[in-house]
Amino acid sequence: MSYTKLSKEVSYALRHAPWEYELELDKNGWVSIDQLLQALHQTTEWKYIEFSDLKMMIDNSEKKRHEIEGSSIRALYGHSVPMQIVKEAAIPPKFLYHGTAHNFLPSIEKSGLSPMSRQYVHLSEDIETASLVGKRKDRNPIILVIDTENARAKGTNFYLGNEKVWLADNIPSKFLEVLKNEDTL
Ligand code: HQG
Repeated sequence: MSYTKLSKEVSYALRHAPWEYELELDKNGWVSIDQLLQALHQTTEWKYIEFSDLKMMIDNSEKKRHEIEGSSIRALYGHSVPMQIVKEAAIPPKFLYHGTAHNFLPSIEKSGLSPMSRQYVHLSEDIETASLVGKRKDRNPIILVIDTENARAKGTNFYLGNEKVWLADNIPSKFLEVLKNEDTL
């Protein structure tokens, strides 16, 4: 079976459309694994998947998108569901990074980094990860450096996603700087 495909379906259910699977997320995004399995068993593709497959799906992935605790599972980031998922506010490293497309820059410079269709702005711990995120949208992405210390001092909250992904509220552009190519060499 394709764990990548399973991960996409589980992400869709837990981040974007739990009601299509008759799932209800709690305020931190957790759902019952039994309920998720039950819903997946109704499809031809995932008729026979088990708890252990969900574990394998998480272990096999390069990105830590989901986590299991006891009999519950949740997506760690990426949500767009109408109900706000409560994330744990935390103190991030002094600098975080965001990889994005060149053509978004004028708008970002004007209104800052905004969550767009998701609940939070997504940031990366390191430049390499930010570059991979940006490459989803632009072959040669720009990397923004976020001054988290000053942003926090002026009221922007940051939250834990996983070890590499941080979440944040809207970040005003005065706390962003475009990383110049020579900075990465
Ligand atoms: C841009 C993937 C115009 C922003 C990734 C981004 C990540 C603006 C896009 C995770 C803007 C939103 C999230 C503004 C922000 N004007 N454009 N004011 N503010 N944007 O996909 O951060 O594989 O929702 O730069 O790896 O790219 O799904 O967010 O380009 O971790 O697990 O609006 O999703 O993870 O795009 O990616 P997205 P993202 P998974």
